[in-house]
Amino acid sequence: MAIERTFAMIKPDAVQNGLTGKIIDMIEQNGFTILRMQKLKMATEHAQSFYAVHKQRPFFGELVEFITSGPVVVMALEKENAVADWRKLMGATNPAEAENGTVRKLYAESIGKNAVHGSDAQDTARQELAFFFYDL
Ligand code: 3AN
Repeated sequence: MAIERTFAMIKPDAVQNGLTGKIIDMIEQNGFTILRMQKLKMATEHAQSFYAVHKQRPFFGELVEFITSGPVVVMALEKENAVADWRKLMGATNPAEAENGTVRKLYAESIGKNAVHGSDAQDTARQELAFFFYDL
């Protein structure tokens, strides 16, 4: 399998709840190399642009408001099959449907406040990495 890079974010609910270290530990224990990492607070325009694919969805306003409500931790991860493997470790979008041992099963509060984000394909990973890390 090819070495890939993917984009990961620890969302405001998890940062606020003091789960940053636990989630980073899960990422490292599952074989990912953290290439870049930064804690920051997204501006509204930045968040609207990041989530532009969801513009027409009924929860878009709620999503932007939530993601800008506090600091997030953004990361570039690298490993074989990184995109799919990070999605698998995250668990289903709705924590009620997430498998045991996944980040969302352990730490997500709801479908909106669901602790983490991960790119859903290699092309979105490239876009999302470039959005936050100018040299990737
Ligand atoms: P994922 O984050 O698993 O890729 P998407 O792409 O379907 O899920 O949704 C993007 C983000 O939008 C989710 N992480 C979640 O925070 C939010 N979201 C998705 N569905 C809902 C919903 N029904 N109500 C509120 N927020 C939602």
